[in-house]
This record gives sequence, C-alpha cells and structure tokens, in this order.
Amino acid sequence: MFKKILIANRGEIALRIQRACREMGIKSVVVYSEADREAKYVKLADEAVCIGPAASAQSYLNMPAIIATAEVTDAEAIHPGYGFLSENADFAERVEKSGFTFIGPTSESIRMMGDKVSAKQAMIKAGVPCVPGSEGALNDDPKATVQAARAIGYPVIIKASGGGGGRGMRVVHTEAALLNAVATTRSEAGAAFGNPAVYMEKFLQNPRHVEIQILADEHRNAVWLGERDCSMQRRNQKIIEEAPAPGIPRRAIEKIGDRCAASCKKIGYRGAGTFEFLFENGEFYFIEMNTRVQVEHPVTEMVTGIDIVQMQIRVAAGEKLPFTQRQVQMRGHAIECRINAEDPYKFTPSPGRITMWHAPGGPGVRVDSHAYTNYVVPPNYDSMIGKIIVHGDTREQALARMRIALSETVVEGINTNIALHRELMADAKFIEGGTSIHYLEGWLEHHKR
Ligand code: MV4
Repeated sequence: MFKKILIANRGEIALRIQRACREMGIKSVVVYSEADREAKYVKLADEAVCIGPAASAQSYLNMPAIIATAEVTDAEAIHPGYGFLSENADFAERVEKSGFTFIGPTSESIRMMGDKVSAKQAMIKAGVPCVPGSEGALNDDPKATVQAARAIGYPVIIKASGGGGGRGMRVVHTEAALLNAVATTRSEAGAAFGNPAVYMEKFLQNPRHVEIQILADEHRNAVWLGERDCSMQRRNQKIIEEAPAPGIPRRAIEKIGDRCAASCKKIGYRGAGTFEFLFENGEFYFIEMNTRVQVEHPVTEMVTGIDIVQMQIRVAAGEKLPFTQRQVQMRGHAIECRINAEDPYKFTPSPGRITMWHAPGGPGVRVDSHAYTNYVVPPNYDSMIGKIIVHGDTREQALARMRIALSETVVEGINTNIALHRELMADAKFIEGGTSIHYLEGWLEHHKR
C-alpha cells in the first residue's frame, strides 16, 4: 500500500479523500491555491503546498506544479477527486510517466470514455443498451445525415463526441433544421473541444437520469454497487441524488448492473466508475461513462456500507477487490442534498464569509463539507460548499431524516439553496418519487418569486 498520497483537488472532496487516507494509515499531501489558504482540509493536512494563484488554470489545473509537488513531497500516488484534472487522460498519462500512480483508471480508459463516440461503440460491443442513433460519428455526406435522422425518427439530438455533461448538444425537431444544426454543433465542438466529430441519437423527451456505480480491479474483478437516481437537476447541475431509484423494478436494475460489471471486465477497466443511463418507459439507455469518483458517491456508500474512495486507493495499488458481487448488499434508502452558496431561486453565486455554520446530526445523517464558521467561500470555484446525506430503512424515513437535518442546518452570512431543498422535501411529486430530468426546471417556473 502507498505510504503517501497527493490530493490534487480542493473543497469537500479533498477532505473526503484525506479522511480515507487517514483511516488507511496513509499520509496525505494537499495542494492548494492562494484562495484556499484558510480551508479546513489545508489546516488538517499532514502536509500542504501552495501551488499557485486562485485561478484554476494556474493551480488545480497546473499539471507541472502538481507533479513537481508529488516529487518534492515523496508522494507515491495522486488522487484527482472530481472535476479539474480527474478525467484528463493526458494528466493521467503524465502522472504515470513521472513514476507515480494515478488513482483512477488507465489513461487509455479515460481517453476512450472521454470520446463519447468511442465510449458508445465500446458499450454496444459489450452488450450495454444505448440510445438508438448513428453508427459512430456523422460523416460529411448530407444525404447520409438526413437518412440517419429519418431512420431514427424525429426528434433527434446532435451531440459532440468531445462534449459530455450537457455541453455541445442540440435537439432537432424537423428535417428542415437538421443540416444547419449539425454544422453549428460541429463548428462549436471544434472550437470548444478541439474535436469537430458529432453523432446523432433519438432525443428522449422525458427520461430520468439513473446511473450505476461500479468498482473494478486489475485482476478482472468488477462489481456494481446499485444505482443512483440523479434526475433532480437544473442546467446539468444535479442538486438531489438518491438510492435506490424509486419505482424501478429490482430485476431491471440487476440486469443493467450485471451488464455494466461485465462490460468493465471486457474493456479491462480499473477503478471506480459510473455508467450514466437515461431511463424512459421501463428501458435503460447508456449515454456516457464517468471515470472518476462522483459528488454523489456517499449515497451509494450509505446503502452498501462500502467506502468507495478507499476502494479506489486499494485497486490503484494493485489490490484485489475485498468482496464479490454476492457480498454487496443494498440496505435501506439514502438521499443527498447538495448545499450551494447561491441564491436559492435565482441561482446567482453567493461567495463570502460564513458568519455561522451549524451542521445537522443524528441517526443516519452524514455531512461532507469543508465549511465552518468564519470560512470565506472564494468566488473562484464551484459554488458547492457541502452535502447533507441521510440514510433510513425506507425512503419515507430517509425523507423524514432529511427534513429534520435541513431544519437543523444553519448557514449565515451567505445565501444558500437550503430553502429550495426544504421546499422540495415537502413537494408532493418528489415525495411520490420518480420525477424526470425536466421536473425541477418546470417546478421553478411555477414557483417564481
Ligand atoms: C440526452 C437527452 C435526451 N435524449 N440524450 C445531458 C447531459 C449529458 N450527459 C446527456 N444529456 C442528455 N442526453 C438523448 N438521446 C437528454 C439529456 C439531458 C440530461 C441528461 C441527464 C441529466 C440531465 C439532463 C438535462 C438535460 C438534457
């Protein structure tokens, strides 16, 4: 096992990784920007090295500075967390070439999944059901494009192969609008991702977003750890996640989970990963794979009792997964609310000093946050300042615990979205379960203030 890990991230996930290291008896080094000097994970760290100014490009995205810090501190491995360099195949490759272990999949896997056309082709080959669409990238032949759309049926969606997470997509409702949409998406993709390749899919009008968490080692073992429903989102930013996904039959989940684990074995995947699906009319359709630990991983940890970050570290060190699929048991229900420093209804960021921070507690309540009273939320990064995660025997108990947890939470000095979470936990349709990816945006339309 590693003796020392460098954490190439900030905020709550830096603290989360630090805790996993501590529990495993591994020393950790954090890198931080000038804006994060006073952060909790910096104060708590075994070692902390300032690597640059507030701007991410010069700090958390600064590959030479991060690798040089690993060298001078004698770290053996680098954990990238989520965001920043976590899904950058060139970074993973540079880390390995410099003699360190990248805590994540191989750069080849990251590259394959970063290119959405090659990811989809790999999944089709591995027997994972995908959204019906073009076979691979669209070519330059307008007749072939028109034919492809007719075969799929309108509406279709044009997606950039280099995109993902909602970037570089365009919905097309009529043949008259098709070729212009393809040309525009292509040129935007070339400018934004340096890759003009685009592909076409049937546009699913009202799906849910359900994802499968997997873990795989280098010894051809792969398991799936249940699903998460992440449909409660606005502008591709999830705000509530839960496990299990309400109302989906267990046998349907088991079938898709087994497919995901089998596909990991087939492609030789190592590490933690997430298969993202759209779920509509009882069917799962693969859209993308994430090759990092995700913000919402605690929801899965609460229902399985498995520490995903520790498992990432173990499999990166070459260890075997310490359990089989049969030993993975899902128990109860977990819900996560992301706490953002923003206006709860206008969504404008609200950085600044937190004059009072009081975290909730009690049975089944977990808070992952780097915030504290007098912490100053810097304006330079993502607005998420923490997550409240609850677990209960049933969804009803989890909901009750979340309502209590939110009622106990006090954050003063900045605006947060806690008021929005309180309203959603009392919303009849959310309580019923199974709302689609469009529900929150519609709800906000009708709850203008
Ligand atoms: C789609 C779709 C409907 N049909 N693909 C957006 C994020 C990216 N991961 C894929 N996305 C979508 N792909 C087809 N064929 C609708 C979305 C989508 C979405 C998906 C998941 C979560 C939130 C979303 C919000 C808007 C659109």
